[in-house]
Amino acid sequence: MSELKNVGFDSKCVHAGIKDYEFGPVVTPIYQTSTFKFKSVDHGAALFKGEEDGYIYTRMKNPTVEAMEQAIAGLENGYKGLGCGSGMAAIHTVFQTLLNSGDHVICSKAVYGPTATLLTTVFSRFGVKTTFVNTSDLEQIKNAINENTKLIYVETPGNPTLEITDIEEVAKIAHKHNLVFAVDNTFMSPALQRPLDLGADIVVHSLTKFLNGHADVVAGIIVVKNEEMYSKMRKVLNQNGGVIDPFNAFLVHRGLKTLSLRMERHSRNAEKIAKFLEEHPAVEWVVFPGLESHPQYEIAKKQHKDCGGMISFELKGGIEAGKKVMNSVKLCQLAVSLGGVESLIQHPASMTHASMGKEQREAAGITDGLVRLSVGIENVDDLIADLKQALEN
Ligand code: LCS
Repeated sequence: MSELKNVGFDSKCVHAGIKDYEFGPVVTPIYQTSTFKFKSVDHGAALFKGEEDGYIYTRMKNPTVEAMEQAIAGLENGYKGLGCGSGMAAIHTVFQTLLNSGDHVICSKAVYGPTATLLTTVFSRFGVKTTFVNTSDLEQIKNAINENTKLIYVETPGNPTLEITDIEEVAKIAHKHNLVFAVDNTFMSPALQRPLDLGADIVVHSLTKFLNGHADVVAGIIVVKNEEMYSKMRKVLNQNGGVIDPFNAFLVHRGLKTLSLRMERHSRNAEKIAKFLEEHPAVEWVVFPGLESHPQYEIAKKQHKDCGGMISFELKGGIEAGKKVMNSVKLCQLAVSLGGVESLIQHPASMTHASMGKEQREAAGITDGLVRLSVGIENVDDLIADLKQALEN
């Protein structure tokens, strides 16, 4: 990676993580093997003791996985990455590593539904308490800190309200109180936001989304800043077994090459669509980080390189009108997930955030009428025409 230090982000996307391999391939081969041969018993023992570097068993380390981990760690300006079997596996590993019984977490109210549910239904059973706050309001974070608080966990922009948290300011609060600060950077990707540069300690991603970008992989990653945190996380991931497999790591690494280009196109398309929706008479409200009407527009301008591809909106006719639009789109696909080259539309209250329950959803600002659109890289006029016919049919 050292030779990539002085190149631009676009060049890093193309070259990051690629090493010299046998036969000179220009991309990392798929090392589709569960295990690796030792030269001798002493060699195997030395690898297990950590006295020699090398590969033992794919749950522990695999060259294809390692290449992808190094690439994303490089893009996030982190120390090392840990590839996981899903975004949820990554988030789970972060919580498992950092939290003990009796500990307290402060978490954004607007997070992917299962992240909140993991804290309220699984970690709660092991004595971990969580306070969900609106993390875009720094006072709410400060007021929630108690003597057992260990972690501040922020998703920004939050799923699906697109609420934006000031990472630099939360990092100051966290470090003043000796707390670990983790950010879910799934909605922006390192092309548009780099939380570690802004003071966060840990970044997690659902690689399923923009980083892979092609809706054909479920995977996640944790990126950390130093060896101490890395070895703690690696031990836990090795025990819980939630690792990514080599083929998916290869696909993610391939997706990264076009990350910069894709994020640019997602942002331009979404900007035009958000403006179209904002001006459409059937639309009650639109939330999009690139619109001046976004409540945290100034923070977005400060910490995002561009506005991203996610839009949330509600129609004047509420959920019934929203359902009609979601059932009528032709080019946009009615499906959960996000961040792929194809535009996807979905209904958080009955889909991605159903597990949260109505009360917690409402507290997080996720109304029943909210429709979420992940804008793809199609021709923007085609997307607008599709939304127009769905809104007006
Ligand atoms: N973090 C965020 C911000 C997410 O949006 C998701 C998934 C995850 C973590 C979990 O990642 P996974 O385990 O699925 O790789 N979000 C989804 C969504 O909004 N629709 O379907 C999945």
